Amino acid sequence: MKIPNSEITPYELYLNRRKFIKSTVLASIGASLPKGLNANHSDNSEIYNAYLDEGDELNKFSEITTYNNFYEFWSGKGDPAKYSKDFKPEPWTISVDGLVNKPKTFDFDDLLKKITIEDRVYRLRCVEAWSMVIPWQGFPLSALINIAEPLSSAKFVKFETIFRPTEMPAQSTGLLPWPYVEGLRMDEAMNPLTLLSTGLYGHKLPNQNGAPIRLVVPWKYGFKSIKSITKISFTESRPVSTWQSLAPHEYGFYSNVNPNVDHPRWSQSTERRIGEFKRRKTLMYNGYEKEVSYMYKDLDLKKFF
Ligand SMILES: Nc1nc2c(c(=O)[nH]1)N[C@H]1C(S)=C(S)[C@@H](COP(=O)(O)O)O[C@H]1N2
Ligand SMILES: [Mo]
Repeated sequence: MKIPNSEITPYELYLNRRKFIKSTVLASIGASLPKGLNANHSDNSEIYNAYLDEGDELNKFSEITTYNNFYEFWSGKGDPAKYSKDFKPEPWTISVDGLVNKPKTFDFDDLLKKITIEDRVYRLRCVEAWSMVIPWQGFPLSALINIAEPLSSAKFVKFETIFRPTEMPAQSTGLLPWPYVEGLRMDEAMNPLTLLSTGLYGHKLPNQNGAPIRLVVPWKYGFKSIKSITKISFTESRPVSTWQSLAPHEYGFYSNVNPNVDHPRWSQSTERRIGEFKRRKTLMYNGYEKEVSYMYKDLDLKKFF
């Protein structure tokens, strides 16, 4: 019996469909890719022509949502799933300010109406040398940047996570300086791979993964992919990211995945895919070298790590 698509949840579809179209990441940006989900992530079987690289298999929804880093909910990998249940990502606003023609505070739902949600499958590679393959939904950050119309003096984009200690228990402590901050150079922010994600596996983003909206920068270590973003500012000078402010010798501004530059306390040359036991060789720029290396060709990657 053929079950109508409307009665299969997106997650079941993913699990049942192991034949993913293999194509380059660049192809995903082209017009050939099915255009994404509705903003409310309702079911649509066509979009599950997700693409994977050879040797990559999607991580399970249960892995992606129970093995997390989100220090606002404490630092154990299982903590965010346990302690984020009272976090309320609705309603939500994102303010866009700084060096732009059109500063504005967007209501999250209104913003989604202006924007086309797409499907992407990206690896997320943590600085602690584990990785996952995650089917994200979201929209290119460039779409929001274009709405804001940055001035030519804007050289960087700064992101901030919400500060809400009543719902984010570790924010009542000094575990990290709050709010969590990250930054990108303007060309990195405009790169078509850079995603503002609003969902995964066809579900709205779970709280532990950064509800309702988080960054995904697939060629950089996971900590750049800041969660639960409520403020985006365009700046002339380079923002200082949270991990950089804590340990500048360990966490640089660029944080490009690079097997040839060790973290001061461990090698970055291999990683463990969650769900596997063997180690994999870490790929330059997490495997997105073709798409992003041009941005760094004049940089000494040992110095600008
Ligand atoms: N606000 C905030 N964003 C954050 C973090 C955090 O602690 N706080 N951790 C980062 C790190 S270190 C990683 S590896 C990724 C993990 O994303 P995931 O839990 O969805 O896999 O989120 C990043 N974004
Ligand atoms: Mo990380």
